[in-house]
Amino acid sequence: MSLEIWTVSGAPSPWRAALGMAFKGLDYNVNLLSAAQKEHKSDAYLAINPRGTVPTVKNGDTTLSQSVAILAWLDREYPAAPLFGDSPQDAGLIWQRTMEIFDYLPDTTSGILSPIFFQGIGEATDELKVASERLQDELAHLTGILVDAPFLSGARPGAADAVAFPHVRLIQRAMETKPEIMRALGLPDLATVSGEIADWVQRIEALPKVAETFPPHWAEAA
Ligand SMILES: N[C@@H](CCC(=O)N[C@@H](CS)C(=O)NCC(=O)O)C(=O)O
Repeated sequence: MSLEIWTVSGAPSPWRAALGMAFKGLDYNVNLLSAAQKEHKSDAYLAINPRGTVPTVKNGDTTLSQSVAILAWLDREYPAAPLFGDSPQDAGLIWQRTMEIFDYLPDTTSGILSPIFFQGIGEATDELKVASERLQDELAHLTGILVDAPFLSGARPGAADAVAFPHVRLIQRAMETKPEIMRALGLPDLATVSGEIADWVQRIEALPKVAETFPPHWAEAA
């Protein structure tokens, strides 16, 4: 059996699944699809994922989509280094945080990233300022967790970290590559917005195998 993931460079949902595999120290093969060439809508890909979304993960007879379902499956298939904790209490709390992040964080980060990267907006419009305030509220929520623990999932990296990290790292990427507009939106760098979140990002990035999950096109642009 070999573990495989289908992904698009820079897409946050497959990045979550890859982080789950990295936190567990797993090896896996990457099938990189080109969104520009609509490879995620090809007949071959629709045969394994009829919605044409990423991620899909395959392992022997198991084929799965939906990043959070993949994290839950990984924990049952590869129980070492649990992503959802050791005890019922830990599992409940990590699921609560995972779903809260899933429900609230992606909309607030795409409220900034879509206008800047996909619509080419280069100035701090009123709409973007509102989006920035919403994002800062959500980041404050993450900061509140990280004041008490090194990871969003507690003492160890887990599902809540895997779901949140890509979205926060994409915001940090915008701070690095679009500094003027991000500064104008009150988002100059992560350490200014939240020292706890900046430290958490560094902690995650220092973990084994996490570097392999980063969008390949970032390395090409460097
Ligand atoms: N809730 C799903 C979201 C999957 C999803 O929408 N992925 C995006 C990339 S982050 C995608 O495939 N977009 C292309 C499309 O919807 O056509 C998950 O967590 O896996």
